[in-house]
Parts: sequence; structure tokens; C-alpha cells
Amino acid sequence: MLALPTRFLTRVPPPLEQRFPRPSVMGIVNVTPDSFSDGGVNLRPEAAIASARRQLAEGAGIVDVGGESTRPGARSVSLDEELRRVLPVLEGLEGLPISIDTAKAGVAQRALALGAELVNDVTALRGDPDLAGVAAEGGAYLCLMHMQGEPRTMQHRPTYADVASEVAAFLEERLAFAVAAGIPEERICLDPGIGFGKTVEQNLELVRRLDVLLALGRPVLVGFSRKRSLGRLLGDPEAKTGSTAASIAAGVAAYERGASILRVHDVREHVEALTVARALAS
Ligand code: HH2
Repeated sequence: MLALPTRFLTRVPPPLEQRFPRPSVMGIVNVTPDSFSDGGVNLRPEAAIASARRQLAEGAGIVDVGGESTRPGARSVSLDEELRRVLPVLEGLEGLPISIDTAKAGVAQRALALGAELVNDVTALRGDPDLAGVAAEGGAYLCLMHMQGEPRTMQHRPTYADVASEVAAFLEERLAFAVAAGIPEERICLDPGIGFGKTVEQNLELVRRLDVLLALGRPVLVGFSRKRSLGRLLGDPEAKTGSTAASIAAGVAAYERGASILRVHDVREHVEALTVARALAS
């Protein structure tokens, strides 16, 4: 058999916009005791694996597996604990399209070795100095998300002069950083970080003015699913989550304003709604 030099054997994924045509759905499996909407539900690996498989069968293009909650007020978990939570799940999902929701290079590295395609880093490469190198070497897709502050304190009076242009300026800088670190631009998508250091009105404004983020030239991912802003918009000032119906409205609105990937908990409902929205798009 012809022996190929190893450089021909390394993974060269197609551009992110080809791999995830608009609209694509990213399902969610949180292997955590404390995630804001599905905490505890998927702590057993068998439950998490079954949930991911179901979401893929329902039409998700990829499923995001996370072992650390980033809900408002959440505290960080150790590398060992995060690995203990996600590794059995990733092993059970080998060969399927998986994204790893982590800010830790050690977790991303193990996930990529088990076949994960995308690194979803809510710190946009500000958390772990080794993560950019791991994503670059692993040939991974990367999602860079905006967050003001950090999960423990981010909802204490978030302030912006102009939320859309400040989020865009942040993502532009992070995109340049990632590219300089060796991650090809065509593998990167950008995310306004709904609920990460933003009021209800600021979250809505980011979707209304998604064109400001699209002007950066990269696909945009939006994660409005079940976020507390939706519950608060519906009149409960103490809401910790939003309903499925409210999530779908936000997801479809984001798609119509140009979002490519919708990160959602209720895959089947979003796939149905987006299929119709796409058919109706002019
Ligand atoms: N939201 C959450 C977690 N990760 N990643 C991206 N790129 N965008 C998001 O909007 C986003 C994210 C929070 O939602 P969830 O995973 O359901 O909850 P928790 O962080 O409590 O596990």
C-alpha cells in the first residue's frame, strides 16, 4: 500500500459555511448537575448519549456537549471533574458530529482525539492560553462568543454605550487573534453571546442588529434557546428560563436576520420551524 506522508493524513475540513449551511441546528447536551434548563437531566452518560443521538436523528447538524455550566452565577469546575463528566459521553458518541463546549485546552484535546469537530469556547480564547493551539492543531471548527464579565458576576448591571457595535468590535479582535494563532478564518463562526452579560433589551438589540455582526464576514451562531430573557419578556421578572415557543420565535427571527447556526435544546421543534421559515424566505 502507498504510504502517504502524514501531512496528507491530517484533517482538512471544508469551510464552516459549507459544513453548516444556513440554517443549521446545533443541539445541546449539558452533562452537568446545574445547567439552567437541563441541569441533572443528562448526568448519567447513557442518558446524555441517548439525548445526543435523538437530537441528531431529529435533524441537528451537530450536538454541543458541555461539562461546565456557564449560567449566571455558575462557578467553574476543575479539569478533572469536567473530563470525568464528558469523556464517557464523547466515547459513546465517537463517529457522530459533536461539538465540545469548553474553555479548557485539556478537555478540547481529548474531545478532538475522540472525533469532535468543533470547539465552542464561551471565553473566545481568553480563558486558557493553550486552547488556540489545540484547536489549530486538531483542525477543528471554532465558535468565538462574546461575554461581558464572567459567569459568576456577568448579570450585575451589564453596561454598553452601543451593544451591537461593542460586541462586533470584540469579536473582530478575537477573530484576528484566532487567525494569528493559526486557526483558518474559514473554520470560525461568531456568536453574540445571548445572556452573557446582557439585559433583556440588549439581547433583543443584538438580534435586531445582527447585520452589524454579519459585516465581519463570518457565519453567526445564536443561542437564545430557553434563555431567561425570554421568560422575562413574557412577564415573569424572576424567570430563570424561557419556553420552547418563545425560543423558536427568537431562533427564527435570528435566522431571518442572517444567523447560520441556531444552538437549541428543542431540536425537532426548531428544525420544523426553520424548514418552514426557509421555504418562506424570499
Ligand atoms: N449558551 C450557553 C452555553 N454555551 N455557547 C455558545 N456558543 N452560545 C451560547 O449562547 C451558549 C453557549 C448557556 O446555555 P446552556 O448550555 O443551556 O446552559 P449552561 O451554561 O447552564 O450549561
